[in-house]
Amino acid sequence: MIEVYAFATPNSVRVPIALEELGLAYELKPINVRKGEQKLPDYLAINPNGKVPLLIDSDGPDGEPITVSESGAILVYLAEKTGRLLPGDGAGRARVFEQIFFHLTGIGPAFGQLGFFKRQAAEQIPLAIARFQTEAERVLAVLEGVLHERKFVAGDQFTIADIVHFGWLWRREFAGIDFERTPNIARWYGEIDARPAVKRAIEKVTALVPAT
Ligand SMILES: N[C@@H](CCC(=O)N[C@@H](CS)C(=O)NCC(=O)O)C(=O)O
Repeated sequence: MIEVYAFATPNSVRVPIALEELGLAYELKPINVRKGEQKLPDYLAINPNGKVPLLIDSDGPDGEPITVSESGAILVYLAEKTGRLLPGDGAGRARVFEQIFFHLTGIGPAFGQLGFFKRQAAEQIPLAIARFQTEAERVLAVLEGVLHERKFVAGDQFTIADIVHFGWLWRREFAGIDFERTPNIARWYGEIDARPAVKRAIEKVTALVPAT
C-alpha cells in the first residue's frame, strides 16, 4: 500500500499525478498546511522537515517499507520502482534531471517567494517583490525557450520532469503569473492539464481542502 500525505499545493499535486499516470493504488492523507498540521508532533515524527508531500510505500525496495519526502525524490522513486516516466539512457535521464533540478531550485523558489511577498507578508517590501518578480519572469522565459524546441520539457516523451514543472504552473495564480507572453508554455500546460490522470489527481487533492 502507498500512502501519500498531501494538500492542494504545488509540491503535493505532483505525487498523485505520478501515481495516477502509473496506475498505482494509493491512499491520500490530508495534512492541512493552512492550519499548520504539518508541524504537529505526529507528523514531524514521520517527516522532520514538516512539509508535504510525503510518501510511505509498505512494499519498498527488497519488500521493506520506505518513507520518502521531497516531491522530486518521490517522483524519481516512483519512476525507478515502475521503470516508467524516466528514460533508461544516460542522455535522456540527464535531460530529465536537468529540468527537475531547474524547477526545484529555480522556478519553485521564485514563484513561492513571489507569492509570499505579494500576498502573505505582513509588510509590503517593494525590493523583495521586484526581485522575485524579475526572477520568476526570467526562469519562465527560460522554460518558454525549452518548450519552443521540445514537445515535452525533457524531449519527445512525457516524463516526471513534466509533472515536476506542472505543480507550480498549476498554482501560478498564487504568484500572480500568467502565460500571456509564453505561448509554448501555454500549449504544453493545456496538453498536460487535459491528461485524464492529471485531471483525476487534481480532483483528489482539491477535495482535501475543507469547505470554508
Ligand atoms: N522541496 C519540497 C518543498 C515542500 C513544500 O514546501 N511544501 C509546502 C506545500 S507546497 C509546505 O508543506 N508548506 C508548509 C510549510 O512550509 O510549513 C518538495 O518539493 O517536496
